[in-house]
Amino acid sequence: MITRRSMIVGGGLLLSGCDKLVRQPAVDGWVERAAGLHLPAQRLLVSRHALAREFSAREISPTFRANGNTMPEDDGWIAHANQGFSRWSLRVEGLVRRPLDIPLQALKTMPQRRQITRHDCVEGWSAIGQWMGPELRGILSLAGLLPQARYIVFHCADRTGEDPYYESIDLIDAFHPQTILAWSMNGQPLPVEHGAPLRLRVERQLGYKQAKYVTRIEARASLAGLYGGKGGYWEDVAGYQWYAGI
Ligand SMILES: Nc1nc2c(c(=O)[nH]1)N[C@H]1C(S)=C(S)[C@@H](COP(=O)(O)O)O[C@H]1N2
Ligand SMILES: [Mo]
Repeated sequence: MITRRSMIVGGGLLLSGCDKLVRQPAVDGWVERAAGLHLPAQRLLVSRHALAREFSAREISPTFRANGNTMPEDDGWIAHANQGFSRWSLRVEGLVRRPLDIPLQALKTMPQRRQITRHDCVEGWSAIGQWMGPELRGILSLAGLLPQARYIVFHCADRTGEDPYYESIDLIDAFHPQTILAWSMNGQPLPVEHGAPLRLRVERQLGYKQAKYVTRIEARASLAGLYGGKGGYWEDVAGYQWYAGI
């Protein structure tokens, strides 16, 4: 159980920790529900606003392994790759006021965040790399989330057999300042094997959440009814945890 005093203290931490976040109507509802949680769960949620560790340029790994799919076979993606992605755009749709097609060039000229972070794969390897791109929260603000939106889904160009790769995160991670759509890795345009032209970096989570070859972002109220319903390719096919916090 939780006393009234500790509820107020916990709520105060949440509000001061992320006032940008709580201005979103969908998150207001979340904050209200969070106030009904018992204290350990609430502490856990508060800690999710912390930043992932960032490293110095000297610590960037000389080689960064490419993992999973390293070359989509999708005709549309291949056609764009052959044009150097010069006519490629990101689709933003679902529970948004203004569905958008944002050209790659426009994504590169929005305010950028650059971060040097460690990527941890469940298969037991890690690598430090520098990522740059616009913050996801800026893109979501442009599109305007509707109040029912609870999850952001990242649809990718690659598939394994019949199953397309996709991933999803909640609004806490979507509005986290280190959650970016990276078009640049180690100072160069994102290489094909690492997800060209655009990938997700959601730095508080494991490697499989870092969706490569992102073509479309969808805001949804629920993950039910989408592919296997577990919110991601590996979650559906292998039972990996949906929240892969590190
Ligand atoms: N679209 C897509 N994204 C993906 C994958 C994939 O196969 N397809 N593999 C995931 C896994 S398990 C890891 S560890 C990282 C690997 O990213 P990297 O190739 O840049 O090292 O991408 C993740 N994102
Ligand atoms: Mo991975």
